Amino acid sequence: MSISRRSFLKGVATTSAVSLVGPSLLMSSKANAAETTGTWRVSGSHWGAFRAHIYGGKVQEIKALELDEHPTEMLNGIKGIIYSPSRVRYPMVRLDWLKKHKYSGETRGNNRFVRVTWDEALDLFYRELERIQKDYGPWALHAGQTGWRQTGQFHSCTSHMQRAVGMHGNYITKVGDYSTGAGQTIMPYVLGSTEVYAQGTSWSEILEHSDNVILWATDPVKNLQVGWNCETHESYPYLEQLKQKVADGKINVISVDPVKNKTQRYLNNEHMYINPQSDVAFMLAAAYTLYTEDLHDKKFIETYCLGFDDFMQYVLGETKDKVVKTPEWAAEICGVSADQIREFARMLVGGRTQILFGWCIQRQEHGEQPYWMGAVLSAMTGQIGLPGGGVSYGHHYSGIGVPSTGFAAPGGFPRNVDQGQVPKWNNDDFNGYSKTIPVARWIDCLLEPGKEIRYNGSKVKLPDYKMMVISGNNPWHHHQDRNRMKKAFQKLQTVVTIEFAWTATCRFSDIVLPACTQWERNDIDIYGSYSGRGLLAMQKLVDPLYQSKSDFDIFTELTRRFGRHKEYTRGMDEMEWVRSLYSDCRKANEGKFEMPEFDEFWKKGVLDFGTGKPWVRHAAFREDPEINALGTPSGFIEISSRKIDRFGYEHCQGHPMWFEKSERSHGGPGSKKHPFWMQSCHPDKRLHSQMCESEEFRATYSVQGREPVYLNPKDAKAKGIKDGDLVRVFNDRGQLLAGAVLTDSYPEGVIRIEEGAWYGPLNEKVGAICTYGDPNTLTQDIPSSELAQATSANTCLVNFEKFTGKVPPVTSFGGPIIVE
Ligand SMILES: Nc1nc2c(c(=O)[nH]1)N[C@H]1C(S)=C(S)[C@@H](COP(=O)(O)OP(=O)(O)OC[C@H]3O[C@@H](n4cnc5c(=O)[nH]c(N)nc54)[C@H](O)[C@@H]3O)O[C@H]1N2
Ligand SMILES: Nc1nc2c(c(=O)[nH]1)N[C@H]1C(S)=C(S)[C@@H](COP(=O)(O)OP(=O)(O)OC[C@H]3O[C@@H](n4cnc5c(=O)[nH]c(N)nc54)[C@H](O)[C@@H]3O)O[C@H]1N2
Ligand SMILES: [Mo]
Repeated sequence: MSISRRSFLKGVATTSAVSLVGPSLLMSSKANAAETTGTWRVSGSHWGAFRAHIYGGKVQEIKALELDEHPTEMLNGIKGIIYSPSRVRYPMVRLDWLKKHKYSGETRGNNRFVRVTWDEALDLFYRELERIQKDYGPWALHAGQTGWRQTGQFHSCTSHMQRAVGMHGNYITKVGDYSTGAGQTIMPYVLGSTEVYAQGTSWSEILEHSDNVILWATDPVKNLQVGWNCETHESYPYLEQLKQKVADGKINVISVDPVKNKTQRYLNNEHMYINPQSDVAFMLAAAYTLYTEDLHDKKFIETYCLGFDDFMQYVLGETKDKVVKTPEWAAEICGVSADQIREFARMLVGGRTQILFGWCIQRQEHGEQPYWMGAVLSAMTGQIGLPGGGVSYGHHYSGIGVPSTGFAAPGGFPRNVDQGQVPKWNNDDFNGYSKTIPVARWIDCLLEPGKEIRYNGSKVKLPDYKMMVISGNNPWHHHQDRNRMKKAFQKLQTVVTIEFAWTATCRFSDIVLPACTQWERNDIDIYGSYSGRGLLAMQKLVDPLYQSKSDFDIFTELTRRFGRHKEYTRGMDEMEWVRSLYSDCRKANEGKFEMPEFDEFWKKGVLDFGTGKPWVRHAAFREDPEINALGTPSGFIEISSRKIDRFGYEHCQGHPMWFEKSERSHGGPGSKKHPFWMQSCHPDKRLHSQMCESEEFRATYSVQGREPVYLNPKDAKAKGIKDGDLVRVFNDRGQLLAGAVLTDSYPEGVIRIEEGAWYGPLNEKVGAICTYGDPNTLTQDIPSSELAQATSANTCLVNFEKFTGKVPPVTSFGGPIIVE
């Protein structure tokens, strides 16, 4: 049921008028004078497209591409990624793993490594793959973790790793992702698709038709700085218009959020403060109000929905917990007064209301519930499928809401072995274990191998894997609860990581292979993940630094060791692949989009296909629910789901419900001991852990060299903490050091440390303090529920104090301790 982002994006196309603008964007005359003045080349990134000035074999300057009218300041961090002191320079092997001829799990993480040659490193890698397949079987190898690999359709690195390793033998894969694990699992039951990765109602329709826009746990101004493919930032002109409409009193924009986030500060719109993790209670009370005041759209519910009565019985306290979900009941939980809740409910139906959800709210325990309940609330307004009405779950992501041109995106390097090919170890026997695991449960496998867990209507038996191969993701950033991970990793026999940055994942690996960055190779990329704005050339800026190689070259050499390199490469080199992806794309767009010969495209640097036609999500369903039935079991909006009900889960039942959290601030469980809710939102000045290694750029936001912790001034004062002080943040799971930033944007009882801060343990021991401020030192590693088994990073309470001890140096950056 889950659709991968890639396969989805290929299908994104809606058709529209053709336009090829493509002004001559690449300098020509200047290029000849390369020797004296250098050259300018075009490339791209998650942060956008740019021109880079190369002189003396070095990238000197990065300038946003002219097409990008709203570039992010993160472009300033790119040079610092290429020339970071944390680059992986040489193939490295962990000292104890190599020397002691056993796996030495107890010293894993001490960061002591030995430099080896490429041949030695690849021989060891191959030896370990052989050993695992021979001694155990495919269930003992996990090569399924994925993440935010750098952009470029050909070099997408995880595909290279998985294809090469897959040519050798089978391995464990994952389902779902950290971003939207709970949302993408629940929504197909409710609205018939993941919703989170679906194209949404165009911003222009919202600007024209909405009376109310509810920004529910969403921060588009911050989060649209990056995209899954090369980002165009085409959403920003719409946000500018929205700001104007707020100023003119033409659209009522309300942010429902515990904090005044970047978007709210930018739009200067109304803030509806809500206690963290309490939204479902709030929404249930709003539903209660609509129903008891007879304000809900009965005709819509009758025509388009299923299971309203069962749900209302719960709201009215007739079933399940027998609690009447009045605004007074909810007010106790969510910190919003009963009158405000009633007013909010009346406002929803007082005009055209577009609800826009972010994703953080489903990255918490029972994260399925707010999304389901959001759809129910919107259904009660009767506005789903109307322009400027209804509910969306992605307008903060990769340009969703910018109309699609309909351009058919280029393919990429294949992740799987080709049809008809079999792996060297052609063994598909997983020894009774599951071959695929819910993505966030991979540490559970190490700690509780063989355990059977429930997942989305099926059972999963956690495999007892012994080896991991990691590429294009940073699990020692992305997963929760570092000290639990430390214990688990001691059990692993072998970890191989292919990286360009010496992340904590490298530190906890045995073999580390130096990849180059995307700016040290040639590629093509989609310009605008959802808008399909154009096609971008990624022209190599400089040769691979130190001994790094492209992932393609690395895995060509690995597959050569078992005679599969010709199958792996299909006999093509880098530029042949790039040309072939271009030429297939050109064919697919024939008659629709004019694309020149490859050489002309490459010289130009970018093709611009203009803008698509506005579009309204769920409009077709609204127009004819029989012909355009939703993908739910019934074809209707499922306010109650028989299917989920029959799974018999405790924490995801037949309709949306309020469940108390294991940890909740503002008087909830655990708040006496650890009174503060820590939100680990996505960083304003990074992409996850990427760019944390960029020294000069990091210095623009770090505090005493540490990651900022954002605090309410009153909370800080009560603990004698001033702006700029070092703070120790802790709970029973761990402790970290961070630098205090005091701001009224955060309410009392709420602190923020952005995810992606590089883990820098003082030493490899369980419990060691993180010297830089990785919030996942403190988060809980628990599933959202039996349905999605998704991450619950934002169900996390902490305490903090002024740090007064001897200040340890930051250990996160600068690579391994090299032992001769
Ligand atoms: N507490 C908390 N934790 C979270 C989240 C949260 O909100 N709170 N958010 C979660 C979410 S939504 C996500 S998506 C994940 C993100 O988790 P990840 O996707 O794992 O995070 P990144 O930092 O983007 O890691 C990508 C890594 O790949 C490497 N890399 C990039 N390109 C290449 C390449 O071409 N070749 C090779 N060999 N390596 C490359 C980068 O150097 C980087 O270390 O984090 C999750 N974790
Ligand atoms: N700059 C930048 N942009 C990014 C990324 C990045 O790393 N950097 N990562 C990208 C990726 S992979 C993803 S998954 C998305 C993530 O997108 P999201 O998960 O939507 O982003 P967050 O910033 O973590 O959270 C958005 C808002 O949710 C609010 N919030 C958190 N918990 C609650 C709650 O219980 N109730 C309510 N009402 N509000 C709550 C937070 O205060 C915050 O304002 O961002 C993408 N965009
Ligand atoms: Mo994500």
